[in-house]
Amino acid sequence: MRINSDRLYAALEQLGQIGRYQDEETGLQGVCRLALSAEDGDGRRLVLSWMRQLALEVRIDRIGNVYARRAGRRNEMAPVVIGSHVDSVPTAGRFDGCLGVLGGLEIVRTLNEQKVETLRPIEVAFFTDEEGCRFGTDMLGSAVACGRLTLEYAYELRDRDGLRLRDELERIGFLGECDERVGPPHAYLECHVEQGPILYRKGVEVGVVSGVQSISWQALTIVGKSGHAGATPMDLRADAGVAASMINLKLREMIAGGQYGEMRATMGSLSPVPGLVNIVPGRVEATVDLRNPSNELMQKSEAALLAYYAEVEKAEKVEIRWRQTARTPAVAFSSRLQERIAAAAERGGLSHQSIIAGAGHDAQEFAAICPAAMVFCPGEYDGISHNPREFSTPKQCADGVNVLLDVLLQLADQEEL
Ligand code: HGY
Ligand code: MN
Ligand code: MN
Repeated sequence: MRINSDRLYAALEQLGQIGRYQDEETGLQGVCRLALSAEDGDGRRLVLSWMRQLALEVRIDRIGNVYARRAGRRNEMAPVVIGSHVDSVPTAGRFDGCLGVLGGLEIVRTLNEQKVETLRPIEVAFFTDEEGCRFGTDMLGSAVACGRLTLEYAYELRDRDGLRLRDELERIGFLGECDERVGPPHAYLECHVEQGPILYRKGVEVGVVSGVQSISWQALTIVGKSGHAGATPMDLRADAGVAASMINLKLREMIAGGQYGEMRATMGSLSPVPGLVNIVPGRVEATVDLRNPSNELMQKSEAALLAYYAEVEKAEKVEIRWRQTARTPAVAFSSRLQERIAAAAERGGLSHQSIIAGAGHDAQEFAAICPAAMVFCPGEYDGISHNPREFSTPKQCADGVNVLLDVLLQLADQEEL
């Protein structure tokens, strides 16, 4: 049994039109559907319309997660959930997250066409604010569903304009009434673009994802002393911009030193205030994103960074306030599901390899409550993502979703895993 690759790709193209914008950097059409924006609401409604066309039983929970259920012969049994997200970063392509959700709907369409009945119910889901770049913490909806974050904490999050998450959820019409805590599924599966170069460079068709690396996000406010760029003597300065640069370079030094293993670090946002050519920046708002496959080395790097903040405060006479905005440990996916994914790739005549996820994913939250696993699809141009150049071919997308279909059929018809 195979999905209809053209139909899947057409759905990706259609959803990709919602929140489209002309990207100056690349000259390409990009996608911007920031969590709980009007565009996210429109994208959600389009996916909802497809769910309803498939006669799925739809429920929306109190954090705006959406589950669409296809009945099985025994509906009292725990479902197999296929999920991902449809919110995007502001400079996105049309595959990140959407492939997993629309791939799930294409699997349902295919099962309906082939009149396949499964023992267990199947649910296709999308989760609120996976990206985290608007309200500051990622995998938000799935983290609430699986119990890592509380609904109350999530509701009170605010974006840079001070807009409250709960109000935004209500404004776009997705403040649902169903219990946000999901009962443990029989299993959770997610198909996602790799978002990196490994599969593409090795020409491998399917990634069998072993797990997700740990993630640590901090928001920094660095307070120095503003002043005239020409008239302020250097020894009287407390330059918040220099302090931020010292931290950014320290991150590179820590990585080059090698004592933190495969640490990755990014100061993605760095905003000097007032940010003008002839004024010493009195304040800088910045972010730090740390990733590490090793929990132990992540903790070591976090401690080293905090110690360095104290050094910078002394050296530059600034104050550094930091807030942990996201923190998830490294997560391993079910080895039995990984074996099933590898075997399904073999059956499909597809090359495959084990790979750790560089990005965070909703699957890592479900791994806390049920056997969870992911299938990666390669992307062109070194798998670039979080960028309008993100591109996977119809075959690359279909290969991953067909592997997911194969594994889903096994899981949806079994009593025990
Ligand atoms: O940041 C991440 O890893 C994911 O894209 N939210
Ligand atoms: Mn994603
Ligand atoms: Mn993403």
